[in-house]
Amino acid sequence: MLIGRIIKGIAGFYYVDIPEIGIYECRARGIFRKDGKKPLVGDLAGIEVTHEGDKEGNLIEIIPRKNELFRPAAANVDQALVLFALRSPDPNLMVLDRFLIAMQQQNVPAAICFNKTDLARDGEVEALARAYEKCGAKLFFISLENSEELASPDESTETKASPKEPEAGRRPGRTASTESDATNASEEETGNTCPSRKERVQGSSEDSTSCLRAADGLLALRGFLEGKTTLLAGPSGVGKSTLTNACQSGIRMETGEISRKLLRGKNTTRHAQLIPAGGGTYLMDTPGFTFLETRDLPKENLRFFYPEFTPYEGRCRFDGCTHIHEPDCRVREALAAGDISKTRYENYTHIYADLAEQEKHRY
Ligand SMILES: Nc1nc2c(ncn2[C@@H]2O[C@H](COP(=O)(O)OP(=O)(O)O)[C@@H](O)[C@H]2O)c(=O)[nH]1
Ligand SMILES: [Mg+2]
Ligand SMILES: [Zn+2]
Repeated sequence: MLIGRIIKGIAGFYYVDIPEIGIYECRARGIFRKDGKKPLVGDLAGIEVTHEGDKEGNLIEIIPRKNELFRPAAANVDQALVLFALRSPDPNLMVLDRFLIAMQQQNVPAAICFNKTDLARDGEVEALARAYEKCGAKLFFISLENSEELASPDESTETKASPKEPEAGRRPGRTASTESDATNASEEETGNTCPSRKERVQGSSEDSTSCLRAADGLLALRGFLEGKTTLLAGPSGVGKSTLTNACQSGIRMETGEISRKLLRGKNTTRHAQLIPAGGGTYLMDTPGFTFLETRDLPKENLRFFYPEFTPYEGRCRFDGCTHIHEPDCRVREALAAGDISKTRYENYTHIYADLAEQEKHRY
């Protein structure tokens, strides 16, 4: 039996990526239907090879899942990344905020990436950094225009990491803050320093690693993705394909023969699929997957999905203050003082009103 990841499921076939060996086109045995178990993209699966030359096999076992997502349906997702562009198209911050809520509802750590910083206007990057610094998600600013950074994994931090910690660049699953340290170390050598965000933006959280320069963002983003399975979301035109291509180009050669099979049935599916990027890194492409609605959440609980409100919880005049209309509300005081982002707060009140409306129609 070989063990690998289900990277795509289409029309009764499952495509299983066996690292270093290849992708097998597999049928699920009746055993799954009997158990009522449906294999999901992201599942670790055991297969038996039926035809080595044609890379065909049978799916015979699903390894117990670490987690299971419902929107989109997928298994074993480590984290999520939502991509927006600074411009063309303009970012829709309401969709962004709904995404952050949906990921928290499913206990998936989320990160935000703003691409196309080359198109940003003066002050735009800083304003977004300020609005999202306390939202609980990591933040990256990048430009994929003419960028080779993601495609050449051997060239940057790994080889330039601090001599005291030669292993730092290779440790799988390391935190992005480690990456950030390595970034700073390598930049000292070039005399080109990017101060940590902590020094720049007062009150930024411990694990916040974003640097406001695109090149630093790309390095940090690479560290964030490495060795993980990351759900990639975002509207059309923001650079998702450019990003996945950049991540993939390093292994395109070794999978070239195989992708012939994956290409079959392309454009006929709008289901999630995993894109192997080598070294245990996978990106989950989610075509047509949007966050236009927040669901399955009592409006009174919405406030708990805003980490920037947390320091004020329990300090308002009323217990269970929704922070919308009540007098003596510490959250609204913080808003007036500029300690809570105006757009984040406005979107909160909109989503709250939506949830109230949904509840009205339910009864
Ligand atoms: N100016 C600029 N254009 C970019 C950048 N990244 C991607 N693009 C362009 O944006 C367009 C949409 O990118 P694509 O990856 O297809 O977006 P997707 O719809 O999210 O998959 C393409 O023409 C890309 O070349 C960037 O950082 N800056
Ligand atoms: Mg695309
Ligand atoms: Zn309040």
